[in-house]
Amino acid sequence: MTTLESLSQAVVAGKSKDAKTLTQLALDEGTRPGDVVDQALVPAMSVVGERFKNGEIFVPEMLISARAMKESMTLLEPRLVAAGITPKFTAVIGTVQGDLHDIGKNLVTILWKGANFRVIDLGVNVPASKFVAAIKQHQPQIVGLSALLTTTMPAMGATIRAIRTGDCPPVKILVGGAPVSRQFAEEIGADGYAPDASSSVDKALELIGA
Ligand code: B1M
Repeated sequence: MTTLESLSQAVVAGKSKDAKTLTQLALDEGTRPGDVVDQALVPAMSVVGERFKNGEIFVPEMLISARAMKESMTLLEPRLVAAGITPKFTAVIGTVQGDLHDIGKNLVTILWKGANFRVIDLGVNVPASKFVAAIKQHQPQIVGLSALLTTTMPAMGATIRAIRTGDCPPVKILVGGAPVSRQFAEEIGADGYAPDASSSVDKALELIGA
């Protein structure tokens, strides 16, 4: 079994310590941090999601897998950000109100930081008013909204309406998250949609004309 396969298994099993050790091993073997994410962590969380959907595991197990993934991310984040040059652009990001999922949003944050963005991360369960206040305070070029639940997708639309009608300075809005589609993004008046963290970088840069 390869190191990435072992790491994937450790995350699925919720073994945080092993996840950290195997992440370090993968990096020592010369694996690129982005490949560790794409080839071990994201597939692991898909397995977890499937098992949850099929009733094979429950929320506590899902949570310990998420924690193992976060342990791995603590080693990967500084390397993904690597370049560490003075940020050229500003972004505000958050998971919309009612939604506590933050792993995908955190990945987007890390990659945006790596692409020279100063990122103000508002966290999870963020009310529309908090986005509006942050936009006024930080004057970002772009705002990222994440949602992982079909039940919180409407909060995404409500947040966009609040931003558009809230006297905010002009700002591009990018949306993403597993249940979100390009069509939904258009329907709620977002400027763009990205299906994954990697493409969110290109899309953000395109939207702000960088
Ligand atoms: Co939840 N959960 N969860 N969960 N959870 C899902 C999303 C679910 C699909 C599982 C399932 O049924 N198969 C399901 C949603 C079903 C639906 O709405 N149709 C679900 C459910 C039902 C729930 C609860 C309601 C369970 C309950 O309590 N009964 C509850 C809701 C709590 C709440 O939010 N109010 C809940 C709770 C949790 C935990 C807290 C236990 C935990 C979250 C921990 C955390 O995030 N800190 C959790 C987890 C871990 C999951 C799964 C297993 C994994 C999510 C994840 O992190 N994936 C998930 C099943 C799944 O997705 N496979 C599931 C890895 C991550 C890298 O992917 O976040 O999709 P993702 O991000 C992707 C893209 O979507 C995109 O980029 C990333 C990849 O590159 N992306 C963006 C994301 N945001 C973006 C923003 C962008 C651009 C791209 O631009 C701004």
